[in-house]
Formats: sequence, structure tokens, C-alpha cells
Amino acid sequence: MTFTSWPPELAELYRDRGLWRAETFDDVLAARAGDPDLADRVAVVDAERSLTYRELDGRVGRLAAAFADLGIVPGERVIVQLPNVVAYVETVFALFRARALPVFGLPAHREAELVGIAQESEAVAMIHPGVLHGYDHAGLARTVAEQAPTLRHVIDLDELAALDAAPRDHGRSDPSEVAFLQLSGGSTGTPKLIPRTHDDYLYSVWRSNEVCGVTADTVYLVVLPASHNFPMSSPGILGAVYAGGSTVLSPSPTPSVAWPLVERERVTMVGLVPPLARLWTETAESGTEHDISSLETIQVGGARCPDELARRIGPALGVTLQQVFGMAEGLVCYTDLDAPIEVVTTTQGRPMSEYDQIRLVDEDGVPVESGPGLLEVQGPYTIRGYWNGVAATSFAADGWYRTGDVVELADGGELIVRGRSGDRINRGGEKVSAEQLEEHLLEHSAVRDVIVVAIDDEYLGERTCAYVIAADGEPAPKLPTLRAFARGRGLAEWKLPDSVVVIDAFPETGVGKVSRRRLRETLAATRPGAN
Ligand code: J2J
Repeated sequence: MTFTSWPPELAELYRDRGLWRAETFDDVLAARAGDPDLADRVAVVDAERSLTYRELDGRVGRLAAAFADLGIVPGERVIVQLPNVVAYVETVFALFRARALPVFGLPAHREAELVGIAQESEAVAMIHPGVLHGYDHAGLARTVAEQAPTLRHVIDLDELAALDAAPRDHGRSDPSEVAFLQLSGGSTGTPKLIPRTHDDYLYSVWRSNEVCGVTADTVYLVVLPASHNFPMSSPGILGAVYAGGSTVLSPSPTPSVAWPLVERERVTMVGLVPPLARLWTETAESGTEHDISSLETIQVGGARCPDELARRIGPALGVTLQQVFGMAEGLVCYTDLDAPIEVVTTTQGRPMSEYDQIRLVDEDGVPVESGPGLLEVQGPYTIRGYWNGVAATSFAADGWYRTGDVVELADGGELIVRGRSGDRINRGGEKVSAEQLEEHLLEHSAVRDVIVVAIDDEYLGERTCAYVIAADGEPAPKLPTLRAFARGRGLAEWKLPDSVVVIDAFPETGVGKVSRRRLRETLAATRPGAN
């Protein structure tokens, strides 16, 4: 069993109420391209290229046929590891048309991530950038292919551009089936792949459009990696396509690169993580020659936006701030665009659907009357299980998703994120699994034992600190050594340890069995020697 469906009575409810509209992603693109009012409007643009809906649809048809000619058949998985370029959007929609399942990789992923993703998804192809920022992705792709026996095709951006075949009918996907695999933040050794259906994901997209005021006039800028769930769907690229608006893809999130695009394309909306929101705010506060006055809404999410920063964003950038608390597994909360400033600057918003059900529980799963508590959720766009049923403990016995987030409810029903249980570190929106990093560092000969915890960081919110007990007779390992070691084991750059503290022994946790989780909590609370 690869995919856990919703209980039939809930699925029926979501269909009856018109949440699940039995549309597919390919239906949506074809409809926009076939709409005389939208066909010749710009669908997607990057620093170099621009395509109307009609042109995008045409290219998608030819690319889908070329994928089919390669022998990629409906239901097969294809890893998409591309940067923010028009070809990314072409590829994803071409896979939808060919009825293959995109698996959303990130350009920053390295061997440790990609091998796991390829094996777990049994991907048959991987589409990669070739050389990006001086890094040889072709070599990486070959290494991945050697370890993932299902991987038959490795395609770089140039080869992709040359793929071309006469468009044909590929049949239609079942909207209730899985459309793609998204990645869970901070995945452990076995990556947690997130199966999302056309029905459930498109609901989250069109409902996001309603809450975020996205229309055919919206010009949405992608500065975060396009495969992230946030810029993909909240309302993101797919929201813009759903509404017949435009998507602008920026190769970098820094103002010097992104703002000229804002100016050129008259961008109205962008999603940022807090460290970028700070950079954009500070840059605007100190004055800019770029005309960014077209910006109407800046969304901030992925990690907790400090209240102090939230108060500065609107005035500095001349925009409405919208906080977004979401997860690739489903639930997305937004502050309303017309919410009082106090709500916008101190809360992470409300669940976007009246059919989202949330509850707060304690560590034993017992409901708590008032927060803070661990957030659990079920609803019309929240998954009931990971691909292949891995990490089943992430779901309660009744199928609700256990987010691991500690939240509190404000008087107006908004959620305030207070932290997280367990072992996931939120490094400015990029998630790091403490467990995964520990497993890799433990392989170093100078490390006898290691616990990885989050420590506060002014810019990132949190960063990683590895508490290391040195192996007998070995010199205490230093930060550069451990970073180089973890990099050499194929970990993505953002997962390398930010600091190392060597200690003689871990603190007593007061529990008989040595619990790594308890140790992480104790170390995080007492932070011996960390700064
Ligand atoms: C605190 N923590 C937050 C926030 C996410 C929209 C926006 C973000 C994501 C995302 C997403 C937070 N304040 N505003 O998928 O569609 C932390 C929580 C959450 C985890 C999910 C979307 N916004 N978080 O960040 O799957 O801990 O999705 O459970 O990458 O990020 O991470 P991810």
C-alpha cells in the first residue's frame, strides 16, 4: 500500500460540499490555455524567457509526448531537481500531462537526500540542472543512479530543452489519485514522501486563492526554491495558474536580483521565509533605487516570524503582510488580508478551510483544554499517511496528522506557534532532522556520541548545535572537520552543523532508559557551553 486514502465518509463530504472538484492539474492548464481571455496572457516568466498560457500548453504537450517516448508511463515517478526557471514549470506540467508523478527535489539536495528519495519513490528518471552555481549535478545524478536501480533516465536542462515530440493524447488522470510526491521537512534516514492527490491539493490551491485574493491580475514572484510547498501552493505557482495570473521565477531571493524582476514584471505578491523578510525589510528601510511599488502582499511563513519584524514589514515595503503557517502534509493557516494589525503581527492565522479540524493534545495524546499543546489535524487537504506507510507514528490512531508543532489559540481562533516537540530544527524555514544529522556525525571516528539541538539565532531563528562526546584517545573534533565530514557524506549544505560543543558527558535526564529525545530537550534547555 503506497497511499492512505481518506475515510469514505469524509471523502464523500468533501465531494458533496464541492471542495474536491474532480479536476486534474492538466485540466487546469488546458482550460486556462483554452480560455480566449487568458490564452495570450503571460503564464510564466524568468530572467530570460516568458511564456503565455497558450505557449506553455503547447510546450507541455510536446514535452509530455517526449517523456512518453522515453518509456515513462502513467504512475511512474520522476524526480524534478530544477532551479527557478521556466523549464521547471514546463517539466512539472508535462509530467502531469504524461500522467507521471513529479517528486519534488531541491537543487540543494545532495547524495544523502537524493539516493533516499530515489529509492523510496522508485523513481525512473531524474531531471537536474547540469551545472548550477559551479556544482556538477550530472556527476551527482550518476552517483544517485548507481545506487537507485530503478533510475533509467538522467536528464539535464540542455537535454530537457531538446526533448520534443508531436503532442498526443495521454488519457486523463483520476483526480482522486496521487498527482505528485512532496517532501516532508526534516526527513530522517528514510525520507518521508508526501502523496498528494489532484482533488485535495487543488482544493488547497483554489481555497488559498480565495483567502489571499489571487486573481488573473496577480503577478506572483517565486524567490524560495520552487519545489517548496509554500511557493508551490500557498497560493504560489499553482494558485497563479489556477487563477490565470502570472508567475515570475527569480534565481535568487536577494533584493539585488529579485527587485529588478519585481520592477520589470510589476510583481504584486511574494512568499518569504522570516530571514528573507528581514533582509527585504532592512534593505527597504535603508532606501532602494528599485521601484517595488507594485507589491501588494508579502506573505511570511515556513518559520515563526518574530512580532518585532512583523510590525516593520508593512511600513517598510508598503505592503499588506500575511502570515502563513503551513506544512507540506496539508494544513495551511493564513492571517486575513484585512485582519487587525495586532492579529497580523502576533499570530500565524487561521486554518483556511472551515472543514479543517484541529485539536491540541499533550505528549500522551490526551486533549488539553487550553494551549499550548501539540497540534493535530484532519481535513480535506491533509494527508492520512506517508508514501509506503513510513513513519506511521506521525498519525494518531484515528488518522489525524500529528504535526509536532506546539501551538496556542488566540481569542479570535488564530494559531500562535510556540515551538516544536522532538527533533526537528527549523533553520530559517529549512528543516533539519536532528536524528539524521546525529546518524551521520556518529560515523566520524572522533565522535563517541552526539546530540544535535536547536539554539537561538538572531537571523535564522534557530540553528544547529552538535553536542559531541569525543571518542577515547581521539582529539576533540572541530566544527570545520565535522562540517566537511557531513558534506562528504552527501548532506545538503543547510543540514551541516552550525556549531559544535564538546562535552564530557550528557546530562542526566531522569529517565531510566536513555532517551535521545529527552536528552535533546535537556541539552536545548540548559545549553552547556553553547552560544
Ligand atoms: C512557525 N512555524 C512554521 C510559521 C511553517 C506554507 C507555508 C509554510 C510551509 C512549510 C508550507 C510556520 N510559524 N508561520 O508547506 O504551504 C513550520 C512548522 C510546520 C513546518 C512545515 C506552506 N510555517 N512552520 O514550511 O513542510 O513546524 O512547510 O510543521 O516545509 O514548518 O514545514 P514545511
